[in-house]
Amino acid sequence: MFIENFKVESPNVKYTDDEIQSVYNYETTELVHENRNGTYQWVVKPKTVKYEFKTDIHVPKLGVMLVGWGGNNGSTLTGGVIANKEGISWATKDKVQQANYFGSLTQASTIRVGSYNGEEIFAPFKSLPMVKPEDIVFGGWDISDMNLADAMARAKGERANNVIKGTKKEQVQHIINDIREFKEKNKVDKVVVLWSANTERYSNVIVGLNDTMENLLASLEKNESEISPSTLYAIACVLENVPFINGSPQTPLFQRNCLIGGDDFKSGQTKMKSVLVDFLVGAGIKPTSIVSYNHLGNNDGMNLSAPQTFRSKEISKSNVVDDMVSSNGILYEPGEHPDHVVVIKYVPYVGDSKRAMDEYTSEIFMGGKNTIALHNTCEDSLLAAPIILDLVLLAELSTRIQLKAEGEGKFHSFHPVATILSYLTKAPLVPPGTPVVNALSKQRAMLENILRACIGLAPETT
Ligand code: NAI
Ligand code: DG6
Repeated sequence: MFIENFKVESPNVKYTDDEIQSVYNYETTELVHENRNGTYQWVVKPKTVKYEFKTDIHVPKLGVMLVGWGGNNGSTLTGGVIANKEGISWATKDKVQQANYFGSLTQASTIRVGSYNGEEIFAPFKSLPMVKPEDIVFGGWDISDMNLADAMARAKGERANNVIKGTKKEQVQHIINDIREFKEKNKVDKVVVLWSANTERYSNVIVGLNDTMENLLASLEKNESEISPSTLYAIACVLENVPFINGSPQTPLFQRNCLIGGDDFKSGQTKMKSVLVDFLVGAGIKPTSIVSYNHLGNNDGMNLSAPQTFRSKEISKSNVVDDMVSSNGILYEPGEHPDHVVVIKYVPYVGDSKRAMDEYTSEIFMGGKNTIALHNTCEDSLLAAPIILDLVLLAELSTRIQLKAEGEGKFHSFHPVATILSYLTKAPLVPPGTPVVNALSKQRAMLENILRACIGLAPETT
């Protein structure tokens, strides 16, 4: 059964006029590798860490500035939110279609809150006060000056007629001015900037050039050609303390004192992969070869047909099974890895209707082989748009949550590198020393359990 809303009554939670305060006991383990009677032994000690959370319940007026606003994803998201706001419906060959938010974790998924009269009870995933999509003020940048309505109908073609001019430093200042003007003009309380522009070639971390914020700022002064446009947007956001989310694979920034999330929206093939490989390895089956083909004919596909940009995408699509493989030392020798190949081809005729074909071959009982083939056809931007929405809404929410662990004197925000957004990205950015988790069910559980903790509910274990 579905319930629209609920309130938690517990000694662990208190609702005030300004915030929800909660106490959460995190059940974890401490590992010790110690010499006992001459032999080293692993000892696992369960422990409980008490956390306190407080969530500001005042939902701000939010501005979302998209870099690449006129692209498939940017224009589809904007059009989709307007359609929901206006309650638009339209006739298709199958039925009258109502606008909806299918594909959005925050708007169209649920969490289990318990059972009642023998029935499981589910409530909306957005169990904390969140910005309503229809209240977002959209803005942003595009190197093409085409209006959004025409841009939405376009999926390919030359477009750069609206570039920001000047030295790199001047361009950063231009972006900062745009953010300030947008805030002022639209009277928004907060802004989130999200890169949904084209994939750039992969930037390596080069010592002295972009390895620290200081070096990056020095390189900016020197107008270094190696600083990519996405890095310029990210620098501007860091300087303005505006959250920046990278929806493409290239790595734009290395110092994070304001919220940074990324990299690369996780929309279809990678989502399936992070479910399927988790299932196979978790079942004691050994994936030995994973081959992923894509062909698509939109502007993204055209852009990815250049080897340098394809390489960025290849990297973000390729690392997604690493944690699952390394979790099972019974199936894999140290350093052993399945063959994993990613191919993307530009086929103009199919437009935005992307085809993703995957073949998973695994070793099963007694040397047997098991091959699974998947064929997925979908409109690329209709998968990506709800993910963009979730990224900005969850990024905004996470800036309203404060926490402290037992023994910590003061409340603080989450680490600025937003691990909480991992479910939505192919190559999750995590703080140094934090393991990257790609398994989708674990990523969702992490996010759900954080939201549950904020309202004093224990993690979901069923
Ligand atoms: P698109 O090519 O339709 O749109 C990109 C837009 O960015 C274009 O309008 C272009 O004019 C603009 N642009 C390019 N460079 C710019 C710059 N330096 N500054 C401002 N605007 C710039 O691409 P689409 O389909 O909207 O995808 C956007 C990004 O999202 C791509 O990098 C893609 O790889 C990534 N992505 C898309 C997914 C999906 O559609 N399912 C999933 C994962 C990632
Ligand atoms: C080629 O695959 C085009 C890409 O931009 C993808 O559409 C995008 O990266 C989605 O990838 P995935 O693996 O999340 O479906």
